[in-house]
Amino acid sequence: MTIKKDASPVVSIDAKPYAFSFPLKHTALLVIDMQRDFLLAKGFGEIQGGNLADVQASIAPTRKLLEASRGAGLTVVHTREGHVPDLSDCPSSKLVRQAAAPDNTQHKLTIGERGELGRLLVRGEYGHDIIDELRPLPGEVVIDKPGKGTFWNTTILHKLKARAITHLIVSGVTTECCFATSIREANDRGFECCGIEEATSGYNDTNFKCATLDMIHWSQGLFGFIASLQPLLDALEPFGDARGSSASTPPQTPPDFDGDLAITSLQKAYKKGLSPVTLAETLYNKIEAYQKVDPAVWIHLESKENVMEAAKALAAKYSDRSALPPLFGVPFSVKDSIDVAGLPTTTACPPLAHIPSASAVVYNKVISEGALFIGKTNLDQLATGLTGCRSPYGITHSVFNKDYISGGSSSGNAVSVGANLVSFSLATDTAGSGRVPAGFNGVVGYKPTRGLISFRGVTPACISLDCIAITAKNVSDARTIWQLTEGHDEEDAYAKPEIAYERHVDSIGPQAKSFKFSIPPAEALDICSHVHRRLFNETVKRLQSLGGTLTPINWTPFQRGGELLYDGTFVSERLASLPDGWFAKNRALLHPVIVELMDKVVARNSSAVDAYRDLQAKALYTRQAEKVFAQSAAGTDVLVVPTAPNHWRIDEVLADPIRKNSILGEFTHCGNVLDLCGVAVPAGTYPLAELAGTKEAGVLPFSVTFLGGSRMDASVLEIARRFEESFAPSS
Ligand code: TIU
Repeated sequence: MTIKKDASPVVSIDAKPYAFSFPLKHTALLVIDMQRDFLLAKGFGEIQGGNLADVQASIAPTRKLLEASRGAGLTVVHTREGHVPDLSDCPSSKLVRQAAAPDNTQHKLTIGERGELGRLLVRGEYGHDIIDELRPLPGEVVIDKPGKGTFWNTTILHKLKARAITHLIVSGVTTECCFATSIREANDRGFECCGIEEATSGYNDTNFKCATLDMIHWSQGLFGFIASLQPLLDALEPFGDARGSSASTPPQTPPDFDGDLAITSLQKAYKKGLSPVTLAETLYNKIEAYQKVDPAVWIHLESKENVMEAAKALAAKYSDRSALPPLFGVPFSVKDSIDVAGLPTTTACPPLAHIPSASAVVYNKVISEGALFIGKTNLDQLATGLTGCRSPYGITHSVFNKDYISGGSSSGNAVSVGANLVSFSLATDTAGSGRVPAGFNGVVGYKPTRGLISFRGVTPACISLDCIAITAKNVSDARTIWQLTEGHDEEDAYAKPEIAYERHVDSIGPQAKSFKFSIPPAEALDICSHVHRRLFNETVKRLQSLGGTLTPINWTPFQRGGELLYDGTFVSERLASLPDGWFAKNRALLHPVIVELMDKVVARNSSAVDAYRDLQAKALYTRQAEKVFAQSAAGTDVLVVPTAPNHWRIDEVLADPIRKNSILGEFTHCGNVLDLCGVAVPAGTYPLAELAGTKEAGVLPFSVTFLGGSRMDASVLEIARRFEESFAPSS
């Protein structure tokens, strides 16, 4: 077993009070409030009596810092101080204190009043925006903050954690105000921060700035580090073309598409001049060839002409290759339960198909980031099933072997990614539908905490437990799609609020590398095939060698929570998703296995009392699971399970469809019932002969799922990413 350890380069620069070391992959540049209101004449800062010469002098060094950081591939975060137009997010102390001072002669205009650059510090006004020299590129994070600090009432902690950021390089205005407050706030949340002397300035004299910077690094770094710009530029220089310098021009002959559909690879290729039209051309050859291998992947495939047109339109719309949106020309598919305006949504149930006039929120989000829509994929009817064998549009098979199931219900999603036909796919996951098929096709299946990505515009299977899932080629891509699609949707009754309790980050010391993980007890793992059990044991060893400590847990809530899904009354919600009386009248139109399942549900004659008992049990097990993931010496960081206990052949499932399906969900069913997040990650392959007990050639994929508590997505994904990285060939 070869295990590759974290290979991110660590850079070290001279700083006060001692050298500042930062891992490139985990470092963000924070550019604080470089807004017209603070930097230009007639803005808020000048009106408040601010001396502009010094703050303006910080623009050129900040620009150098920004370009070097972009060049080295650092995450870039800009902030803007300001308020919603009705000022409801502005405390009265901030609004009127200075103007109310008895000797005030400076503060003639307050926040919200109209100055020459628009209403002062109000979002959407000209003065509120970032100066042209430092304008954010598409894909960079912009945080609107109502306070002087960057963390109060904003999503920044979440956004940084979601990108696995632990170290911050800090710049911006003003040194004495928002810069200092933000560093102190970041420090409390566990970040290692280094302020850059030349890239910050304030409205007071040099002594004031010196004192502010000294206060940050005094006492052996009470709040962080302070460094000069040049050593940092020198240190970043060797990494200069991680994303191509923003000044570079595309070569005269655009590159060919090398077939690598990972999002970061495509971003690099497009930046170098690859045309999305070239990509579409090559992709359609592959898609057409794969139709012969597996004709059941697509329910609707866009015509080649349509996709070529869309690719041409993208190329025309984004002619500046240094400022492309993050998903520019990235091909994707969607499960056919997700609305795309003007196309039928079938949910693999033609009698219930409808043609939506609006697309699902999640679809619109990826399109607005430049993604290229390829088609709608097959699924188990009504998104009910984990096999991929329950669709009138045919049975998909694993990309590894035509006799083995693809898994479902998001069957076509996983195959379209696994067969390299698209970069990512939008799916759903109620009982494991986003995880099991990813596992059977060697790709990543991520189910965020429910309610983080809007479910609006998706046909429900079981609405109180449904969740958007992302199928991707690797964990980083899944994380990228998550970050581009999440966002509170007040029209989605099940959406979770944007800002939540978050834990601190561990940026240095042994805690930064170690983690606690837990597994089901041996009796629960007995359901696995022999080979899945063997590979799961290898997974445990691999995690230990990566710094994981195996931590005992109470398995009962996961077991019982999972059983509630199909053995309890929650399955009745699937019937409740159908139009009133529809099932009784139209049963003959449904897939026979779905009819058999629904008949069993009806025959139970569940009462309201049963449903309430199940709701109470769900609350109890959810609380018990929260305790398992508690931030305490006893809590664990992730629960690691085999994604599926076994990989069946298609004929095995057809002979015994309901029981085989139920076994597949053994380790996924609890996910949404207990409000967990989870990501299925490839964990090696095994010889087919070992499973089948024959001499058949070929391999099948093994997958494990990392499950975490509600909204623990960021830390779960980072542990999963390290696990994934450990399989990469050593360079
Ligand atoms: N961005 C920032 O520092 N906001 C301020 O209000 N600064 C002052 O120095 N007043």
